[in-house]
Amino acid sequence: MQIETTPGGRKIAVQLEAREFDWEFTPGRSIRGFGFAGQVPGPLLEAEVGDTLVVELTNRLDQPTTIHWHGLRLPAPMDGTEAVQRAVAPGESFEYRFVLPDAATLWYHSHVNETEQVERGLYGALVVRGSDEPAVDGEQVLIFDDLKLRADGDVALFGDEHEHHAGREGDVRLVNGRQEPELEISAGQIERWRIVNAANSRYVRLSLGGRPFSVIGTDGGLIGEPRELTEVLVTPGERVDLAVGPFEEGELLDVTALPYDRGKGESEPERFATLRVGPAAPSQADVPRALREIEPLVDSSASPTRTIDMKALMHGGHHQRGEPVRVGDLQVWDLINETGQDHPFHLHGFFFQVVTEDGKPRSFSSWEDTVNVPSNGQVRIAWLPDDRPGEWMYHCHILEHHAMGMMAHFAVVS
Ligand SMILES: [Cu+2]
Repeated sequence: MQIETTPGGRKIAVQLEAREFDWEFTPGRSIRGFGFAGQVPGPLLEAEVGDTLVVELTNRLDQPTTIHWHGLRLPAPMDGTEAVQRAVAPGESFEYRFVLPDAATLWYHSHVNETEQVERGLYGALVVRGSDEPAVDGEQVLIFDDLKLRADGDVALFGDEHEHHAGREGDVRLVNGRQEPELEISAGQIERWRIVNAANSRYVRLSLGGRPFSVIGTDGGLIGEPRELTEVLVTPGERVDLAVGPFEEGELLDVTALPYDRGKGESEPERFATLRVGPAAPSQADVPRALREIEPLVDSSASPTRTIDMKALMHGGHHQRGEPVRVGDLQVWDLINETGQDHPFHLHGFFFQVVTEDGKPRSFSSWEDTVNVPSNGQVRIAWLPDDRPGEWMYHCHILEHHAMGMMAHFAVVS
């Protein structure tokens, strides 16, 4: 990562080579991984609001690839889908260049043959900081994932098995590309944990040994006020930022996914990591009660401008198109899920607000790019297309569902 100060502001230049490598996810066990810069996760990209990010992707894989910048409000041609660029062929390069408008925990991942490329590790985090972040004693970026392995030890690929309708979940649970690592925190300190769920299909109902933590951010950055919880659901594609601690020296806590039924039966509680609390250190943390002002786009009685039937989306195949959206026209979309499974709905390029869930107003204000639509549930979202015309899309972020065609393209027109 190279930082250059120019008259127009800071420029962050990064070379990202997508290539195969030997991914040792736990000592003595490895698979053929695909990694940006030959590592999983790919390099952590860090920037400030207003910086220009310039990434040169070089494809050293034997299959085409792209990078989708998940959650970024960037120009349509930079979105990294095959609707806006030709996939980068083996041996070729492509330059992504855009300004970073929002402070948030974001991520980047392949958007071609995702069920294999993301599974094999083509993802990384992008942290963009604002000028007024809560004071914390430390920060950890934690990318959750899982691996489904065959008996011979390689990745069980989508299509090897009949899991189309459920999505693939594996028995190897990873944080930052390592199987069930040990995390550390100093006693008495409060850290900001930026959590990304990069798994193909696994829902993470996150618990830190049952202890309370504060959710301070979601997909689109800080939320209105901290929410003190003992668990939070993080679906594939989503991010949450937590204020974690303080704990006592010597404590050992399990970082687990609690049981959740997303339509394939209730899962078992599963450990992703452990947290060891080390010797005490002084704390300067100060997480204010008001984090950010978020004006509601609409109130809960607003009429929908569009209805998206997730069942039709699921069975519609690869060439679905939504009606165009005009710049400046407020969008109120009802996402209706009459299937037997939950689906994480992801909108490219724009943040939305969740207005209601099953008709009930949401109790906190936030900006999101991915929202869970529960089985037999409905979610109303609102968003404002700012002046970035072009081809955009929405899809289910269970990558196997996306691969089956649970997606639609639409144009933003000026
Ligand atoms: Cu789905």
